[in-house]
Amino acid sequence: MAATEISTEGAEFIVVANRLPVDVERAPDGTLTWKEAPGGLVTALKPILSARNGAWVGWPGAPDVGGEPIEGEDMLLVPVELSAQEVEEHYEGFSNGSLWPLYHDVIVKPEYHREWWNTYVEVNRRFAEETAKVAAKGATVWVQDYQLQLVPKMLRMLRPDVKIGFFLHIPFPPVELFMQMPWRREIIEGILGADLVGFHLPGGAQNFLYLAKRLAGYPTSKGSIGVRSKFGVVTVGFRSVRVGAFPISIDSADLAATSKLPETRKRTRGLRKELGNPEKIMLGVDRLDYTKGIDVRLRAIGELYQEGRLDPERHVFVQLATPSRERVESYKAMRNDIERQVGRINGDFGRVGHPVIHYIHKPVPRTELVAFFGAADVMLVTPLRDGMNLVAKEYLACRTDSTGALVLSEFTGAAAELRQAYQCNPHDLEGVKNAIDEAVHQDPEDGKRRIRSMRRQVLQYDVDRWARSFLQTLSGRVDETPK
Ligand code: ADQ
Repeated sequence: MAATEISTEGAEFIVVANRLPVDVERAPDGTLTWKEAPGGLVTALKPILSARNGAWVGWPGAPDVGGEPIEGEDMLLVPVELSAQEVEEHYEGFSNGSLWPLYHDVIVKPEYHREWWNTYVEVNRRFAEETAKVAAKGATVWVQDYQLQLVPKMLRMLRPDVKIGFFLHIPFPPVELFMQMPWRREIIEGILGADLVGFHLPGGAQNFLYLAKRLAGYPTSKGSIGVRSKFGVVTVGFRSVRVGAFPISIDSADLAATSKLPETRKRTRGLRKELGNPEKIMLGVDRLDYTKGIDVRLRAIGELYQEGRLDPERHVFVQLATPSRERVESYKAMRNDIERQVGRINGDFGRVGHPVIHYIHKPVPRTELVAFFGAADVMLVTPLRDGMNLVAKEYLACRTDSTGALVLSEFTGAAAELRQAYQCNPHDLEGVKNAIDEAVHQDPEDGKRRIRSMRRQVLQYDVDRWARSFLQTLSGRVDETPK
């Protein structure tokens, strides 16, 4: 790759992510409409993007849509054009058929195909090239997630003047698993193009440090990595790459404010009524993904009804499941399995007009979701593996009266911060059943103490703090960002 000519103008702060924070829709006559797609990341970064002449580089969400950058309200939107085949091989194939299962404990067997890898390299190169074109001299570039692990190195070759951060939103696996990857060294070298590499947990950062030495042969620092502190260092030639843990969070104050609105409260009461005003409502909210352990909680709930520890007349469960990656084979099989389980449990324990499980397979609007969090006496978060899990934190932010209970898998990143949850090992069915049973029948005062302490954590460490701690560390303004 030849070095790109450095533009003197251009964006000073650039986010590079698989998706742009907008959805594009193509009408039958070919015209395109752009709709804002709000998310935690864009909310947290908007102020920085608008203050620093920012740009966001990403795929617009529909094949064969590209063209010139679009001037948005707070930032420049830079579309990366991908063909349908590239989406299939880069996103559905290598990202979600190889990397996603490998990084999530091989719950599903990863597939490795050379065509998928070649397209992954090609698409990463295009992201790097588009970024190189719009970056001002000395700009700061923040590359996001597993779909773009090669971008840091490619971008550094094109634009050695820019500062590059990389953050992985999913777990980084232990060496025994990562070694399966046929292109393992290329991936490690790709990430090491960054100046700062961030993970949710010190464990992921430590795994990465070890692999940088073992696979790429670079000297690495010794000693354990802390949370937002005690960074590891990989020496790559004359450069030092810092490696750290920055647990992501949510816009907690905004969610808390929404949950206090009179119309939200009214909707919460409405939901309880529609569910038959049961004594206890249990709730699950997930993308329909095999990592989320939706099957685990259904099995546990089925057995608790069977054993009489839950009562079909008094206890209901609502599962909100957003459709996800529906073209990937393993997702189709999982959906069938979950829907069979829902049908069986309702068949066994429901009656006409009174199912015990309410299953909704569509995304729920944000305000409705907040009303659901308000209605849920017990929140069930039982992933087999999850980088962080924002749902657990969102639930806590919405419990403004300190009631409720959180059942939380030990295999989520959130479990490291939310110690007062009813934690469980999702592979131990009896353990999951006991945690649900305890949460449903908790002493209200003990429950309040737990929720209060976890809410404090979530309100204090919000997504803004996450972004600031990463970017301050990247800028080198502080050696040890405040805890
Ligand atoms: P995800 O795997 O998508 O994120 P998660 O962190 O739980 O998982 O975030 C999901 C988001 O989607 C939440 O904001 C949630 O409210 C929303 N959502 C889920 N189901 C919904 C529904 N039915 N209707 C409406 N909204 C719904 C990846 C990693 C995580 C990591 C995040 C951020 O897998 O481990 O926490 O990135 O880094």
